[in-house]
Amino acid sequence: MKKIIILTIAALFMTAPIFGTVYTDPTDDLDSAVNNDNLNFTGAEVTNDGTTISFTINILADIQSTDWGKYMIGIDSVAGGDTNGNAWARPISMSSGMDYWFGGWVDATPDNIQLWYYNGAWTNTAVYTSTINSNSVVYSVPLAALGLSAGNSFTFDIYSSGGGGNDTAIDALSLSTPTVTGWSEPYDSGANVSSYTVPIPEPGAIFSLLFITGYLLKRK
Ligand SMILES: [Ca+2]
Ligand SMILES: [Ca+2]
Repeated sequence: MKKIIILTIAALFMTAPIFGTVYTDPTDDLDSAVNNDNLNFTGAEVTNDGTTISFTINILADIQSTDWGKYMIGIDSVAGGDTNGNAWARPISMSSGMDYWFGGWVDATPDNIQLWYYNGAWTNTAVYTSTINSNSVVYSVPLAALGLSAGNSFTFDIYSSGGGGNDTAIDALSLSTPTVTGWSEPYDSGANVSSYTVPIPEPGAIFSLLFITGYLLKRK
């Protein structure tokens, strides 16, 4: 019986479709005082399968040749959270309450993404390695690392910044106008956030799963 259950779970994961949402951001939305093409988002894509969620961050410049930018994601997925800051103590916030923070860089690998969780204070819960392409960087992590499962929804924003400890959000995915006019000016995503829902497997997939299980049980 145990073997049948393992086989069934494997079958589900092997056939689990990839879901996703595409987000766009204009290329003319940075103020001239802070304008840098390697900090300018053109958009993003969030996808997930049965176990992993991926954030693909698309950037105007080639970040393999101009690699000093920092790329961060703030996530509001549960009640509470940090309403006026983030794990890197930069002047970036989600006043709705930020629960998770990805802080990443592209000028060194591996272990170039930090995942932080807020529960009254920020804790660095995991470290990952991104996939760096010429005009995008991909953060892929287990759904479980963000406390997510099928049917869960969250809001998020993606930020670009420089190497200074007080550098702010130079571009924000969820705002199509300039975030700031200076490097240390605070930025709050406020109501300008994006949302994503982890899809529930379609009934067809569940019926297939039941059918496979039934077939295996009958064989036994
Ligand atoms: Ca942009
Ligand atoms: Ca923007």
